[in-house]
Amino acid sequence: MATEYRFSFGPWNIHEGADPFGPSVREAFDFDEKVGFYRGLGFVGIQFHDDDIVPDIDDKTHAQLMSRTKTVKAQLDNHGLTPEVVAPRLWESPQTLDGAYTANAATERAYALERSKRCVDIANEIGCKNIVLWLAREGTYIRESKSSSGAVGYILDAINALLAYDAEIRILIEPKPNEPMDIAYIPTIGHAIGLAYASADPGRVGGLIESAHAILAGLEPSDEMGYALYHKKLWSVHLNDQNGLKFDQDKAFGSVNLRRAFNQVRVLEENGYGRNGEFVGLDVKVMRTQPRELSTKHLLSSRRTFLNLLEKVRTYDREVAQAFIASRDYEGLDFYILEHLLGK
Ligand code: GLO
Ligand code: MG
Repeated sequence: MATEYRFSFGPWNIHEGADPFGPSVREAFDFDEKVGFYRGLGFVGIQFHDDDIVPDIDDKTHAQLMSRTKTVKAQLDNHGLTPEVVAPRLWESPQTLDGAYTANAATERAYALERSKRCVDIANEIGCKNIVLWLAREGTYIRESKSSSGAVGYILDAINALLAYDAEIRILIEPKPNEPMDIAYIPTIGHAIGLAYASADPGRVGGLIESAHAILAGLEPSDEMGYALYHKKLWSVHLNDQNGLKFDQDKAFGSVNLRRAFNQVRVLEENGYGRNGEFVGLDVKVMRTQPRELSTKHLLSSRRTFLNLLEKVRTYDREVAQAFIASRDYEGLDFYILEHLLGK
Protein backbone atom coordinates (compact mmCIF):
# COMPACT_ATOMS: atom_id res chain seq x y z
CA MET A 1 0.00 0.00 0.00
CA ALA A 2 1.37 3.38 -1.00
CA THR A 3 1.75 5.93 1.81
CA GLU A 4 -0.93 8.62 1.77
CA TYR A 5 1.04 11.65 2.85
CA ARG A 6 -0.56 14.27 5.05
CA PHE A 7 0.76 17.84 4.90
CA SER A 8 1.11 20.55 7.53
CA PHE A 9 2.37 24.10 7.96
CA GLY A 10 2.35 26.73 10.68
CA PRO A 11 0.33 29.96 10.61
CA TRP A 12 3.60 31.96 10.57
CA ASN A 13 4.11 30.65 7.01
CA ILE A 14 1.47 33.15 5.87
CA HIS A 15 3.01 36.47 6.78
CA GLU A 16 3.29 40.14 6.02
CA GLY A 17 6.70 40.19 4.37
CA ALA A 18 8.78 42.11 6.92
CA ASP A 19 12.49 41.30 6.84
CA PRO A 20 15.41 42.63 8.92
CA PHE A 21 15.72 45.59 6.50
CA GLY A 22 12.13 46.56 5.84
CA PRO A 23 8.69 46.62 7.41
CA SER A 24 5.57 44.64 6.57
CA VAL A 25 4.33 45.01 3.00
CA ARG A 26 0.97 43.22 3.25
CA GLU A 27 -1.90 43.50 5.66
CA ALA A 28 -2.00 40.51 8.00
CA PHE A 29 -4.57 37.75 7.77
CA ASP A 30 -5.94 37.08 11.23
CA PHE A 31 -5.74 33.64 12.76
CA ASP A 32 -9.35 32.75 11.90
CA GLU A 33 -8.74 33.56 8.24
CA LYS A 34 -5.52 31.53 8.17
CA VAL A 35 -7.19 28.48 9.68
CA GLY A 36 -9.76 28.75 6.91
CA PHE A 37 -7.09 28.46 4.19
CA TYR A 38 -5.65 25.06 5.14
CA ARG A 39 -8.05 22.59 3.53
CA GLY A 40 -8.30 24.55 0.30
CA LEU A 41 -4.53 24.46 -0.04
CA GLY A 42 -4.48 20.69 0.54
CA PHE A 43 -3.30 20.70 4.17
CA VAL A 44 -4.80 18.81 7.11
CA GLY A 45 -2.17 19.39 9.81
CA ILE A 46 -1.31 22.58 11.64
CA GLN A 47 1.94 23.37 13.41
CA PHE A 48 1.83 25.79 16.29
CA HIS A 49 3.88 27.96 18.53
CA ASP A 50 2.33 28.18 22.00
CA ASP A 51 1.49 31.84 21.39
CA ASP A 52 -0.06 31.17 17.98
CA ILE A 53 -2.74 29.49 20.11
CA VAL A 54 -2.68 31.86 23.10
CA PRO A 55 -1.35 35.33 22.22
CA ASP A 56 0.41 37.21 25.05
CA ILE A 57 0.77 33.94 26.86
CA ASP A 58 3.07 35.32 29.57
CA ASP A 59 0.35 37.69 30.82
CA LYS A 60 -2.34 35.01 31.10
CA THR A 61 -3.49 32.82 33.97
CA HIS A 62 -3.66 29.05 33.58
CA ALA A 63 -7.46 29.27 33.32
CA GLN A 64 -7.14 31.81 30.51
CA LEU A 65 -4.69 29.55 28.66
CA MET A 66 -7.09 26.65 28.84
CA SER A 67 -10.12 28.65 27.79
CA ARG A 68 -8.43 30.18 24.73
CA THR A 69 -6.99 26.78 23.78
CA LYS A 70 -10.47 25.23 23.89
CA THR A 71 -11.72 27.89 21.47
CA VAL A 72 -8.89 27.15 19.03
CA LYS A 73 -9.48 23.41 19.35
CA ALA A 74 -13.13 23.91 18.39
CA GLN A 75 -11.99 25.89 15.33
CA LEU A 76 -9.64 23.07 14.31
CA ASP A 77 -12.43 20.53 14.74
CA ASN A 78 -14.71 22.65 12.55
CA HIS A 79 -12.14 22.72 9.78
CA GLY A 80 -11.10 19.07 10.20
CA LEU A 81 -7.52 20.02 11.11
CA THR A 82 -5.10 18.07 13.31
CA PRO A 83 -2.61 19.89 15.53
CA GLU A 84 0.73 18.31 14.64
CA VAL A 85 3.14 20.05 17.03
CA VAL A 86 3.32 22.87 19.55
CA ALA A 87 6.60 24.74 20.14
CA PRO A 88 7.36 27.09 23.03
CA ARG A 89 8.43 30.39 21.47
CA LEU A 90 11.47 30.94 23.63
CA TRP A 91 13.19 33.60 21.57
CA GLU A 92 11.08 36.76 21.86
CA SER A 93 10.81 37.43 25.58
CA PRO A 94 13.04 40.01 27.32
CA GLN A 95 13.91 37.09 29.60
CA THR A 96 15.58 35.11 26.81
CA LEU A 97 18.04 37.72 25.54
CA ASP A 98 20.95 35.64 26.77
CA GLY A 99 19.45 32.29 25.77
CA ALA A 100 16.55 30.31 27.21
CA TYR A 101 17.59 26.99 28.81
CA THR A 102 21.24 28.08 28.54
CA ALA A 103 21.00 31.65 29.84
CA ASN A 104 23.68 32.46 32.36
CA ALA A 105 21.09 33.74 34.88
CA ALA A 106 19.26 31.03 36.85
CA THR A 107 16.08 33.15 36.95
CA GLU A 108 16.03 33.28 33.15
CA ARG A 109 16.58 29.55 32.81
CA ALA A 110 13.69 29.08 35.23
CA TYR A 111 11.47 31.31 33.09
CA ALA A 112 12.29 29.24 30.00
CA LEU A 113 11.35 26.01 31.74
CA GLU A 114 8.15 27.46 33.17
CA ARG A 115 7.15 28.79 29.75
CA SER A 116 7.84 25.37 28.22
CA LYS A 117 5.60 23.69 30.80
CA ARG A 118 2.82 26.08 29.89
CA CYS A 119 3.37 25.06 26.28
CA VAL A 120 2.92 21.41 27.32
CA ASP A 121 -0.34 22.35 29.11
CA ILE A 122 -1.59 24.00 25.91
CA ALA A 123 -0.53 21.02 23.80
CA ASN A 124 -2.43 18.67 26.10
CA GLU A 125 -5.55 20.77 25.96
CA ILE A 126 -5.47 20.97 22.17
CA GLY A 127 -4.87 17.22 21.89
CA CYS A 128 -1.27 17.10 20.70
CA LYS A 129 1.63 15.10 22.11
CA ASN A 130 4.45 16.56 20.03
CA ILE A 131 6.50 19.41 21.48
CA VAL A 132 9.02 20.98 19.11
CA LEU A 133 12.11 22.60 20.55
CA TRP A 134 13.73 24.95 18.08
CA LEU A 135 16.65 26.01 20.28
CA ALA A 136 16.83 29.45 18.71
CA ARG A 137 18.94 31.28 21.28
CA GLU A 138 20.88 28.36 22.70
CA GLY A 139 24.31 29.31 21.41
CA THR A 140 26.68 32.22 21.66
CA TYR A 141 27.81 35.38 19.95
CA ILE A 142 30.99 35.27 21.99
CA ARG A 143 32.40 31.86 22.82
CA GLU A 144 33.97 32.90 26.10
CA SER A 145 30.60 34.07 27.49
CA LYS A 146 29.36 30.54 28.22
CA SER A 147 30.47 26.99 28.78
CA SER A 148 29.58 24.89 25.74
CA SER A 149 29.74 21.71 27.79
CA GLY A 150 27.65 23.26 30.58
CA ALA A 151 25.10 24.37 27.96
CA VAL A 152 24.55 20.80 26.82
CA GLY A 153 23.83 19.89 30.44
CA TYR A 154 21.35 22.75 30.79
CA ILE A 155 19.50 21.73 27.63
CA LEU A 156 19.36 18.13 28.81
CA ASP A 157 18.12 19.20 32.24
CA ALA A 158 15.27 21.11 30.55
CA ILE A 159 14.38 18.15 28.33
CA ASN A 160 14.36 15.81 31.31
CA ALA A 161 12.24 18.22 33.34
CA LEU A 162 9.66 18.32 30.52
CA LEU A 163 9.66 14.54 30.15
CA ALA A 164 9.03 14.28 33.90
CA TYR A 165 6.34 16.98 33.80
CA ASP A 166 4.23 14.96 31.38
CA ALA A 167 4.52 11.22 30.86
CA GLU A 168 2.96 11.26 27.39
CA ILE A 169 4.63 14.06 25.45
CA ARG A 170 7.37 13.53 22.88
CA ILE A 171 10.07 16.10 22.29
CA LEU A 172 11.20 16.88 18.73
CA ILE A 173 14.42 18.84 18.60
CA GLU A 174 14.71 21.06 15.50
CA PRO A 175 18.42 21.70 14.98
CA LYS A 176 19.80 24.75 13.21
CA PRO A 177 23.47 25.75 13.02
CA ASN A 178 23.13 29.54 13.26
CA GLU A 179 20.69 32.46 13.11
CA PRO A 180 19.73 34.15 15.30
CA MET A 181 22.89 33.02 17.10
CA ASP A 182 26.37 33.25 15.66
CA ILE A 183 26.85 29.56 16.40
CA ALA A 184 24.30 27.21 17.95
CA TYR A 185 25.01 24.46 20.46
CA ILE A 186 22.75 21.89 18.74
CA PRO A 187 23.47 22.50 15.04
CA THR A 188 22.61 19.16 13.43
CA ILE A 189 20.36 16.14 13.83
CA GLY A 190 23.36 14.13 15.03
CA HIS A 191 23.71 16.50 17.98
CA ALA A 192 19.96 16.29 18.64
CA ILE A 193 19.97 12.49 18.59
CA GLY A 194 22.94 12.45 20.95
CA LEU A 195 20.81 14.44 23.39
CA ALA A 196 17.91 12.05 22.86
CA TYR A 197 19.98 9.03 23.86
CA ALA A 198 21.39 10.89 26.87
CA SER A 199 17.92 11.86 28.08
CA ALA A 200 15.89 10.18 30.80
CA ASP A 201 13.55 8.61 28.23
CA PRO A 202 15.24 8.20 24.80
CA GLY A 203 12.07 6.73 23.28
CA ARG A 204 10.34 10.06 23.72
CA VAL A 205 13.01 12.36 22.31
CA GLY A 206 13.54 12.63 18.57
CA GLY A 207 13.98 15.22 15.87
CA LEU A 208 12.52 17.45 13.21
CA ILE A 209 14.74 18.19 10.22
CA GLU A 210 14.39 21.38 8.23
CA SER A 211 15.97 21.21 4.75
CA ALA A 212 17.37 24.76 4.90
CA HIS A 213 18.92 24.21 8.32
CA ALA A 214 20.83 21.16 7.07
CA ILE A 215 22.01 23.11 4.02
CA LEU A 216 23.13 26.00 6.23
CA ALA A 217 25.24 23.48 8.14
CA GLY A 218 26.84 22.48 4.83
CA LEU A 219 25.09 19.10 4.90
CA GLU A 220 22.89 17.11 2.55
CA PRO A 221 19.30 17.18 3.88
CA SER A 222 18.41 13.73 2.56
CA ASP A 223 21.41 12.18 4.33
CA GLU A 224 20.47 13.97 7.54
CA MET A 225 16.99 12.49 7.15
CA GLY A 226 18.44 9.05 6.50
CA TYR A 227 20.50 9.33 9.68
CA ALA A 228 17.46 10.18 11.80
CA LEU A 229 15.31 7.56 10.07
CA TYR A 230 17.84 4.87 10.87
CA HIS A 231 17.49 5.81 14.53
CA LYS A 232 13.67 5.88 14.18
CA LYS A 233 13.81 9.47 15.31
CA LEU A 234 12.53 11.45 12.36
CA TRP A 235 9.19 12.56 13.70
CA SER A 236 8.63 15.63 11.55
CA VAL A 237 10.22 17.63 8.74
CA HIS A 238 10.23 21.25 7.63
CA LEU A 239 10.70 20.96 3.90
CA ASN A 240 11.87 24.08 2.09
CA ASP A 241 14.87 25.21 0.06
CA GLN A 242 17.90 27.42 0.47
CA ASN A 243 20.28 29.10 -1.94
CA GLY A 244 23.73 28.56 -0.45
CA LEU A 245 25.20 29.45 2.92
CA LYS A 246 23.35 32.70 3.51
CA PHE A 247 20.58 33.82 5.82
CA ASP A 248 17.78 31.29 6.36
CA GLN A 249 15.67 31.77 3.24
CA ASP A 250 12.82 29.27 3.70
CA LYS A 251 12.25 29.16 -0.06
CA ALA A 252 9.52 26.98 -1.56
CA PHE A 253 10.42 23.28 -1.57
CA GLY A 254 12.49 22.40 -4.65
CA SER A 255 12.78 25.99 -5.78
CA VAL A 256 16.60 26.06 -5.78
CA ASN A 257 17.63 22.47 -6.34
CA LEU A 258 15.08 19.98 -7.65
CA ARG A 259 17.48 17.05 -7.47
CA ARG A 260 18.14 17.73 -3.79
CA ALA A 261 14.39 17.90 -3.20
CA PHE A 262 13.90 14.65 -5.16
CA ASN A 263 16.36 12.92 -2.86
CA GLN A 264 14.56 14.11 0.26
CA VAL A 265 11.29 12.72 -1.05
CA ARG A 266 13.07 9.51 -2.08
CA VAL A 267 14.62 8.94 1.34
CA LEU A 268 11.34 9.65 3.12
CA GLU A 269 9.42 7.33 0.81
CA GLU A 270 11.98 4.52 0.87
CA ASN A 271 12.10 4.51 4.66
CA GLY A 272 8.37 4.49 5.33
CA TYR A 273 8.16 8.03 6.62
CA GLY A 274 4.51 8.96 7.23
CA ARG A 275 3.39 5.44 8.06
CA ASN A 276 3.29 6.13 11.79
CA GLY A 277 1.29 9.31 11.43
CA GLU A 278 4.20 11.66 10.71
CA PHE A 279 3.22 14.73 8.70
CA VAL A 280 5.08 16.21 5.76
CA GLY A 281 5.61 19.65 7.29
CA LEU A 282 6.64 22.74 5.39
CA ASP A 283 8.38 25.82 6.73
CA VAL A 284 8.33 28.23 3.80
CA LYS A 285 8.28 32.00 3.42
CA VAL A 286 6.43 33.74 0.65
CA MET A 287 8.40 36.34 -1.32
CA ARG A 288 8.21 39.94 -0.18
CA THR A 289 7.09 40.99 -3.66
CA GLN A 290 3.96 38.87 -3.55
CA PRO A 291 0.56 40.64 -3.35
CA ARG A 292 -1.55 39.80 -0.31
CA GLU A 293 -4.20 37.85 -2.23
CA LEU A 294 -1.44 35.66 -3.71
CA SER A 295 0.55 35.17 -0.54
CA THR A 296 -0.25 31.49 0.00
CA LYS A 297 1.08 30.26 -3.35
CA HIS A 298 4.38 29.07 -1.86
CA LEU A 299 2.41 26.56 0.23
CA LEU A 300 0.42 25.30 -2.70
CA SER A 301 3.52 24.97 -4.88
CA SER A 302 5.67 23.30 -2.19
CA ARG A 303 3.05 20.62 -1.62
CA ARG A 304 2.59 20.08 -5.35
CA THR A 305 6.34 19.85 -5.85
CA PHE A 306 6.49 17.16 -3.16
CA LEU A 307 3.74 15.21 -4.92
CA ASN A 308 5.30 15.68 -8.36
CA LEU A 309 8.63 14.44 -7.05
CA LEU A 310 6.89 11.56 -5.30
CA GLU A 311 5.65 10.46 -8.70
CA LYS A 312 9.25 10.63 -9.95
CA VAL A 313 10.39 8.56 -6.96
CA ARG A 314 7.69 5.98 -7.57
CA THR A 315 8.30 5.71 -11.31
CA TYR A 316 12.05 5.56 -11.60
CA ASP A 317 13.06 2.14 -12.74
CA ARG A 318 14.82 0.40 -9.84
CA GLU A 319 16.07 -2.38 -12.13
CA VAL A 320 17.76 0.09 -14.45
CA ALA A 321 19.25 1.89 -11.45
CA GLN A 322 20.37 -1.42 -9.96
CA ALA A 323 22.10 -2.43 -13.19
CA PHE A 324 24.09 0.82 -13.19
CA ILE A 325 25.00 0.25 -9.54
CA ALA A 326 26.06 -3.36 -10.19
CA SER A 327 28.42 -2.32 -12.97
CA ARG A 328 29.57 0.67 -10.87
CA ASP A 329 28.53 2.95 -13.71
CA TYR A 330 27.57 5.91 -11.55
CA GLU A 331 27.91 8.27 -14.53
CA GLY A 332 25.18 6.22 -16.17
CA LEU A 333 23.07 6.34 -13.01
CA ASP A 334 23.52 10.11 -12.71
CA PHE A 335 22.37 10.69 -16.28
CA TYR A 336 19.50 8.22 -15.94
CA ILE A 337 18.18 10.16 -12.93
CA LEU A 338 18.60 13.51 -14.71
CA GLU A 339 16.67 12.31 -17.76
CA HIS A 340 14.01 10.79 -15.54
CA LEU A 341 13.61 14.11 -13.69
CA LEU A 342 13.40 15.92 -17.03
CA GLY A 343 10.68 13.56 -18.23
CA LYS A 344 12.80 12.02 -21.01
C1 GLO B 1 13.47 29.04 12.15
C2 GLO B 1 12.72 27.83 12.43
C3 GLO B 1 11.33 28.12 12.94
C4 GLO B 1 10.76 26.92 13.62
C5 GLO B 1 9.45 27.22 14.28
C6 GLO B 1 8.91 26.03 15.03
O1 GLO B 1 14.48 29.05 11.52
O2 GLO B 1 12.68 27.04 11.29
O3 GLO B 1 10.51 28.54 11.89
O4 GLO B 1 10.59 25.88 12.73
O5 GLO B 1 9.61 28.29 15.14
O6 GLO B 1 9.53 25.93 16.24
MG1 MG C 1 11.57 25.30 10.91
